[in-house]
Amino acid sequence: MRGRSFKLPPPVKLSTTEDTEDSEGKPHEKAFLRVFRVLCGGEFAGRVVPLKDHPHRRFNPLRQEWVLVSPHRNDRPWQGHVDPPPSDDAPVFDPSCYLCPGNERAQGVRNPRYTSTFAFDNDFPALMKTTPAFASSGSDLLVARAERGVCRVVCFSPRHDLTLARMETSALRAVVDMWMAEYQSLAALPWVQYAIVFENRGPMMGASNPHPHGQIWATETIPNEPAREQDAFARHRATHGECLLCAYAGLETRLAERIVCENDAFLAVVPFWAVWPFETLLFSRRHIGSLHELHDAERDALADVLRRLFTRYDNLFEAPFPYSMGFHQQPIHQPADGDWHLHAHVYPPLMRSATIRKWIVGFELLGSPQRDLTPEAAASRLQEVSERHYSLRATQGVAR
Ligand code: H2U
Ligand code: ZN
Repeated sequence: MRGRSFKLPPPVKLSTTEDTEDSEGKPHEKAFLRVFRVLCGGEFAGRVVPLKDHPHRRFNPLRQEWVLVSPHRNDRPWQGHVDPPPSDDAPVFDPSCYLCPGNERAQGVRNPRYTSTFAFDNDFPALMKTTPAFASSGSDLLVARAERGVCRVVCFSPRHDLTLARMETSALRAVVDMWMAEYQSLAALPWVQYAIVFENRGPMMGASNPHPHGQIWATETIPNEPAREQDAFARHRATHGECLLCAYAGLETRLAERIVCENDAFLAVVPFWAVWPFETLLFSRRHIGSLHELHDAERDALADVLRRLFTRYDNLFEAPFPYSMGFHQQPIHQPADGDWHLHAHVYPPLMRSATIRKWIVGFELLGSPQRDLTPEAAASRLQEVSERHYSLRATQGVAR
């Protein structure tokens, strides 16, 4: 193959049958997404080549970029950085924690003795409501503009020792309700264009505190990532006449290869174009743009799928799994029937164990993102583990 170049296969007519090939020897949908037919001449001509055996690129239609997949490289030796094992033994209440109920925060404000969820204005906000409008002038190369915003901290539980994976589904439902209420009050500010509900979990992802918490940042412009997705949704609708994620949900449901967990309202998959080894994409089955459009049963379903997904993550290496996760919702002042499809990205850094992480460096910083483990293999690892949290193993009969 050396020296010869691959051409991208032309669009393939999709079929819902599960046969590998039709009567003319053309790959059906199921086979196509696992393998591709080599179109160039030479030793592989006409053969069906499994994607898991050869380096290849996959296209991320949401970010409009390619990821390099190098499955043969998964077993390379590792003599590099090893992180300390994540701690799993936090106390229920920590008198020195800034987020525990009744404690004083770093700027002197005292938390209420909250019993469910609790949200407050970040004492060290990255953005402020009061920033005056200004813009640079004089050069197209030295461009700066003021940005106003609001930063909220959201505590998921009064219990210092819990994580989303270890909370009851009913307590997770309270978190969903808090996210929605917080989002609604930020969306009511006329100048706010976008708000991201997110969680940085674990010291490996830069979380400053082990207490279960997340953040919400609202901004007066649409940040880079959702702006890119907005463009992708609009382009896909214009060229295909359908929603990008509705179409993708249909494909993943039919193929049933990369689904990690699902319920009536949500689907969590390792996306075909995942960059992080165990990255997942969680999205609503219904075409809605925002959390506030979820019906009551769908809010319960979101709590259910989050608990199950994060439990699978924790069970993978039997340790609290670090990640950054957050929701991408349609920009705030857009009609509700637009192109946007509600989803969340979960980006966990772990690669081979609880102490060896993936680094985005070298070619990935300078060229394109790259992964070793195939998304299908990662999905299969996440499918194999239980939805009962490892910490409950000794406690028989605990109902969730
Ligand atoms: P992270 O763990 O993702 O850093 O979020 C914690 C946030 O909590 C962080 O942004 C804020 C930090 O500014 N914080 C307060 O607002 N008050 C405090 O007393 C401690 C931390
Ligand atoms: Zn705490």
